[in-house]
Amino acid sequence: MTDRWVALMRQALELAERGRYGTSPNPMVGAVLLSRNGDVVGTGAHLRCGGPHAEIFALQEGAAQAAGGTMVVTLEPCVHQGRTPPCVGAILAAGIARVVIGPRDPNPLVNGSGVEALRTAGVEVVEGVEEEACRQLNRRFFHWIATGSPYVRLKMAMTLDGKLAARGGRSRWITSEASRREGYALREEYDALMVGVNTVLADDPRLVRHLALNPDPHLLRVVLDTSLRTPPEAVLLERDPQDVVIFCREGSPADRRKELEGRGATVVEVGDDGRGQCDLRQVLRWLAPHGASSVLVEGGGEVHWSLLREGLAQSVHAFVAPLVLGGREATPAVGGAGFASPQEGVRLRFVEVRRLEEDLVLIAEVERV
Ligand code: AOF
Ligand code: ZN
Repeated sequence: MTDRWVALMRQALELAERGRYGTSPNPMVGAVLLSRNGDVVGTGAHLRCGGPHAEIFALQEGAAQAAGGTMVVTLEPCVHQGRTPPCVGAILAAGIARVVIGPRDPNPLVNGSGVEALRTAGVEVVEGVEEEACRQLNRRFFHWIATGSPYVRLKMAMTLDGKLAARGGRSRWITSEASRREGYALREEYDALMVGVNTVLADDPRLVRHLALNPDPHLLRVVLDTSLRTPPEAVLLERDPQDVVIFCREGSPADRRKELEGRGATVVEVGDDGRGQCDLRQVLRWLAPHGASSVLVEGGGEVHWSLLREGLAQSVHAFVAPLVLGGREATPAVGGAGFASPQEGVRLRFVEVRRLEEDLVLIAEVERV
C-alpha cells in the first residue's frame, strides 16, 4: 500500500504547485480523493489565500463517491475556522474512511489536532508520506510559522568569478534572459523584495512585478538605508509608494525622513546592529506582521553579507553566467569583511542545480546551526 500512497502523494504535490503564486502566507496544498474502491474521483489545490482549501475542491469534485473513500493530502487537514471553515468538518461530513497526509500542520491552531479529531471520529490516518518533499514545498511557510520571522532568500545574478557588477558598477546584463525571467518569477512568489540603498543609488530600480503570475500586483518593497540616502525622486517611489518601506537607524536626519514620507513611503527607524548599520533582526521582526512571511533579497553584496553573517538568510538562489569580469573593485556577490576561515563560513546545501540557457541555476539552503 505504501507505494500507492507515495505515488498519490506525488500527484498531490504536483497539484499543490498550482498555488505557487497565490497562496502566501498560506501553504501550498494539494489533495487527491479516492472512492471506496480506490478510483481517483476528485483532485484539488489551494489556489489563493482566502479561497477554499485543497480538500474542499477535491470533495466538490468527488462528493458523490467520497463515502468510505480516502483523502490523500500534502498537509494535515485544518480544524480551525480561519478565513475558511475547517476541512476536518467537511471530511467527516463526506464520510471519508481514511486520510493520508505528509507532515502535520505546524500552525499552532492545527498542529496535531486535525489528526486527533479525525482519529477520534474513527477515521484512519496515515502520517508522514513523502514528508520531506511536502516540507520542502512549503519551507517558507514552515520557517515563518516556526520563527515568526520571514523566510529570506538571497537572489544573486553573478559571473563565474562571483561578481554582481563590473568595475564601475555596470551590471546589465550578466545573466541570460531566461535567468532574468526566473528572477522575475521569484518576485511573484515572495511577499516582499529587499535591497540595500547602494542598489537604489546605483541602479535606480523600480522593483515591481512584471509577469502578472500573482493575482496580487502589490509587492512590499523594502530598502535598507542606514542614514536615509534614498533620493526622494527615486523611480521606486513613482508608483505605489505606499508599498515602500525604508529602514534607517534611529536618529536619521528628520528632514530627509519628512521628504521620503512626503513621497508616500513608510520610514521605520530601527536600532544599531553594533556596527553602525540597521539591526536586521528588528527589520525582519517588523516585516513579519506587516504582510511579509517571505522576503526576496536582490542585493547588493553588503546586504547579502549582513544577512548571512547574522544567520538571517535561509537560502541563496544564484544565477551563474559563463562570464568573467575580474577586478578587485568589482562588486562581489557577498561583500563585507568576510570570514577569517572556512570553518567560520556559512555552510549551505545545494537543493537544486540545473542549466538554464547558457547559465547555471544553483539553489542552496543554509544548514541549520
Ligand atoms: C488545509 N488545507 O489547503 C490549506 C491549509 O485562513 P484559512 O482558513 O485559509 O486557514 C489558513 C491556515 O490553514 C494556514 O495557516 C494553514 O495552517 C492551513 N492551511 N490547511 O487543511 C489547505 N492551505
Ligand atoms: Zn483546511
